[in-house]
Amino acid sequence: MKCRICGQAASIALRSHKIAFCDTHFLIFFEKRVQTTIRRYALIQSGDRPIVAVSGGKDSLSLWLFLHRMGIAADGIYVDLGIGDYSRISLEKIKAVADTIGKKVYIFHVPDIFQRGIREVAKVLRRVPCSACGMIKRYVMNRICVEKGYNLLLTGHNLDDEAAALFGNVLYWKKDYLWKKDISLDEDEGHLSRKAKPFFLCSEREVAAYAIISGIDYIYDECPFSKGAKTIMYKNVLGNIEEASPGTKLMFIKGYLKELQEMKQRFLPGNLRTDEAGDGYCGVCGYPSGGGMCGYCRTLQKLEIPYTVEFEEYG
Ligand code: Q46
Ligand code: ZN
Ligand code: ZN
Repeated sequence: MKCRICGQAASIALRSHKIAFCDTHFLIFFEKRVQTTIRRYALIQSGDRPIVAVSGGKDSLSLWLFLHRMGIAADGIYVDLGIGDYSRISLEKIKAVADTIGKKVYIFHVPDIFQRGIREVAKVLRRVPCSACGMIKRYVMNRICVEKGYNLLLTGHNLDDEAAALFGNVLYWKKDYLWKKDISLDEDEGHLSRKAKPFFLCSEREVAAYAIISGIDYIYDECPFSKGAKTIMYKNVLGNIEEASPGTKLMFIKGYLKELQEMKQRFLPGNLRTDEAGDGYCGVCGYPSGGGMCGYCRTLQKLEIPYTVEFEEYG
């Protein structure tokens, strides 16, 4: 197998694109594709002040490095969930990348604010850890963006993440979510930053190759709470389909985005975001909530902790 560009021995074959590349030409191919996605969907616009949600994993650290290489200045945000070595090692990896690219990272420590890790916070709320984690991360990341003047939050979600989520929504006909997964979400000035996912059309394997060839030292372990998650099962099912029919995942997601644009034009004008957006604002913190007090403030109230949002700034 030879590199399509230089004819040297290829190090990666991309069956969905029917091409193979050596390391150097894979990096060029990958970066060009992401730049095209950014342009086509206007994910990053002139005057934007972006920030990256970093977890220490390959996706977010690759995105951070990619932006740096493209000359797009972006700081990082990390939410330390207080999950023992997993959180500690993740933060070490993030700090190492922040040092290398000379960027700042805002760190919100769940154990400092809630006096316990995410597992215990979730128990108090009678939720599963991922549900409590999602709620806190969305709140804190948005809050830091708005407070520190970043109008665009970028995340490292890749094609496999999006295809698995869409598959789950279709499988159970979650109509409320079905048309609300987008490559970018609008902003609500002063309350919600814009959000975008530049790796939306890049497979997990491509992002992993980008990270490895670029020499990024990322955490290989997944969050311990991700084990047994349905999304992993969906990823496996879609992986089998992809194996038998390369390119299916990309077609699934591209087709969805195309349909979504049409749906938005025909039936769903306005802002489609479902995360924190609601009809009203929290009476305690003033940030958007689905009604009444927001989840973050309710959690603090339940734990009898006075309202606070504090974070560390590194770099
Ligand atoms: S970090 Fe949070 Fe994930 Fe861990 S607790 Fe669940 S949601 S699995 S991407
Ligand atoms: Zn080559
Ligand atoms: Zn609130």
